[in-house]
Amino acid sequence: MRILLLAIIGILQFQTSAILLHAETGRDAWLRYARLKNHALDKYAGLPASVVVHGDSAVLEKARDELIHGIQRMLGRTLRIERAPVKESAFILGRIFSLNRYISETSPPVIANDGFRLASVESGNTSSIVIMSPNDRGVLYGVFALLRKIALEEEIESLNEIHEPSAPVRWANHWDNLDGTIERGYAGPSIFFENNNVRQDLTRVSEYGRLLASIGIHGCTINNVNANPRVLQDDFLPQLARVADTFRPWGVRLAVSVDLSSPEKIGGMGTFDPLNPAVSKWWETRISEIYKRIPDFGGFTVKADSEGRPGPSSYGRTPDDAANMLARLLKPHGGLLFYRAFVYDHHLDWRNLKNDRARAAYDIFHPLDGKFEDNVIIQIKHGPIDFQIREPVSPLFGGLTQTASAVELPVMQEYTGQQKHLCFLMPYWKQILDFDLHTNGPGTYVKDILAGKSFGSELSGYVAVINVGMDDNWLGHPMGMSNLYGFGRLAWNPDLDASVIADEWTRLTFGKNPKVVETVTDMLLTSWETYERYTGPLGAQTLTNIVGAHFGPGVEASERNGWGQWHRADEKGVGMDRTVKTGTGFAGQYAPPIAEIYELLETTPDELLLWFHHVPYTYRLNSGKTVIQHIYDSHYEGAERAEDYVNQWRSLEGLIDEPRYGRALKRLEFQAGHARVWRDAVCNWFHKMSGIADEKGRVGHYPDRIEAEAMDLAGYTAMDIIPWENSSGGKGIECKAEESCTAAFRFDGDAGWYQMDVEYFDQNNGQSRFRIFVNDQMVDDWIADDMLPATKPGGDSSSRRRIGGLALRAGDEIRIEAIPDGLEPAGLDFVSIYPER
Ligand code: GCV
Repeated sequence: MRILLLAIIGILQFQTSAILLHAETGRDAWLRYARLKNHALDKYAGLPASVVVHGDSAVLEKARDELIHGIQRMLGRTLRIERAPVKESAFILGRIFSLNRYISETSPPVIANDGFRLASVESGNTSSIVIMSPNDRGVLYGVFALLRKIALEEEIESLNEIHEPSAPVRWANHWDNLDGTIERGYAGPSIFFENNNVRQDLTRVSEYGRLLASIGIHGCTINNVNANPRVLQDDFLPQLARVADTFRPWGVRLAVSVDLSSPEKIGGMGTFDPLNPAVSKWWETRISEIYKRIPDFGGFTVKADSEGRPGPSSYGRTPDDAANMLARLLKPHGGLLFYRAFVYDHHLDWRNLKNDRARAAYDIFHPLDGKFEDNVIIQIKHGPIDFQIREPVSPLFGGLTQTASAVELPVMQEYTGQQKHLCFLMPYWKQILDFDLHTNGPGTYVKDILAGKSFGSELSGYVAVINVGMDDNWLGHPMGMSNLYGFGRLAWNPDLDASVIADEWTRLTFGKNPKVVETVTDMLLTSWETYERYTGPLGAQTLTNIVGAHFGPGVEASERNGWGQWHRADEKGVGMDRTVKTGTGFAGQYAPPIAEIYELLETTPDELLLWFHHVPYTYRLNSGKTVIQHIYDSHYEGAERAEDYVNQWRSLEGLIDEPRYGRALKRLEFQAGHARVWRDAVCNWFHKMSGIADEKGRVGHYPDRIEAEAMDLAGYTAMDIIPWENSSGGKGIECKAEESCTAAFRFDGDAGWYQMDVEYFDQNNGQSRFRIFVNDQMVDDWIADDMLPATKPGGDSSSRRRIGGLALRAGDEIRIEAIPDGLEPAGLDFVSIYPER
């Protein structure tokens, strides 16, 4: 009987958890509004039953509906909509001037635009919650904030809080092309465009606007900075207007990137010289046509004289000439002009040791400080090169004291794993924002510059490059959206701790189970340093293939070309000398207290050593390790940590709904395998270059491995992998000639339980099939169908298949049968077999 009872309880528990863990796609992101558990329901039992909105606008309507939706989902109650004030408790929403009467204060506090106040108001036996703001958008933000509190089960009994954004500009940038592709997009096609037009169905745009609003982002540039001039053509403007109409109820202003040569390319003019009056006239007409259709149009983003894009330099003009011409035309309409400081020469002579791309932004824009119109915002990538895994803060933030500036941050993980690897960037961004540039003496923090506090700018702020796509979960990796959430939260309040953001995001996204929260936040918070450990040591930047996909390893790809992402590693040493005394002088772009720190080897922090100095491999770091041993150790540590993530995630099985659990597991397993590819490529390259052995004897020694080219091959042929370090032994095998091929070998270890890793090349131009046999028994079977950025075997496509629980005996034949597909030759690198741990 007892057993029967236990069985019934077991079934019930299983059913309950199955109900609670209903399948989720991730589309709701952090706005899932999951139903609260009973004890929390009690906590909010006394909340008002109705909602009253003072005022009438699409944004206020969204605010009201969001409140109803959120409360409905979390508490199972449907608020009653009241059109006029009621004599009972209510949620009261509106602008300050119409709600002040609810709060009898002689001098109510002044609240900044977009800011809001949440206040509990007692009157007689009613207890209402007032959400007020100077503008409608602020009311919407207040609603999202209140709902977040409830979702996080915070106390809201006696509220009296004012929240204001740190900076006036909090903007999103997309690199979407009009044909629907996304430059550096890793999660499906554009939500905005297809076939050179705006999509007919803008459902996802509306959902995205809601997500942006929920984290306080109020502007969005929707097309690639490598802009297609078509965006300004007559037949395109009504299409843009549809996007603007979709965003508007969420308080998001539409903006577009423009090609400065548009007057020539689509205007039929013989010039695009910004100082030519006819050119300015052309822009004036375009701008007024836009504002006729989109009265709240946000403005333009401009990439010019950068990576082959046309710019004012074609006419001997400077960025201020171009920016001001456009800004003056936008100003009467309230439009902004974001001019990107990402201007540099990508044909630099690498042989000249004084050349330095990192200097470019400061060298070009600092002398122009004070010459820009007041609606120009100079948009500055956080580091002087390009979203690398570790860079110092761009000195230009301190070089523009009379010009508005915005930091550009990469939600899109271009150089940090492309949403195939977990890399939560908040700890990094916090370091950037908390950095003291000393421009005005101690206390000139980047976050204060961006808030307008340091230099008094009224239009500074934050821009994120975001590459959401049509994938259900927006960014591909189920944990990728933590970077978007974090961006919004930091732009609103840069004083928030990364751990608070990780904690909030996890609880909103995956629920409040303490084990889930503890595990996921630990993974998030360590992931940036983990990624750094296996990809780019000591400020040498992400050692990726910078002339390819920016994904897998490519240690030498940065060298001997004009792109200027040099680390200058050779037989003797590594690092860029950027000192004033002997190097490029970049260190001197900082205010003296900072410049002095970076100028000297001894005071430069280890993590930026190779950014600022060229040192021998035997140089001892502050940590006591030599540079070369640090390179080896950190890569092994990073790869091990990536392996831990798989185990950590596995411990959450059953606590997270299956689709999201399974999808994340797949990504984490890929990451662990790819981290090993990175580890070996970087370590072997430096090993060969330096000729210095790993003290721990790991580099170059892989006793568990059987190289594919050493197996008995039928149909398969050996191939060289380029660069050599991106595969084990510099070689792999490919199945070119036959319909199917086999590679086999005999196991010669002791009898026991083993785990086997098959390292294969998963290109995106075919879907090969692999089957693994032990003697005649098939033990695994899979299709290589991942979408990695690779059409060739190598570091971008190298993937690991792990097969556990294999009972092996000496003499067993292990055979891999492969069927190539399309242009993918079912490439194999090696197999490693080791006792199951
Ligand atoms: C949109 C890097 C990227 C480019 C990008 C550029 C930029 O170089 O690789 O894809 O172009 O930055 O920020 O403009």
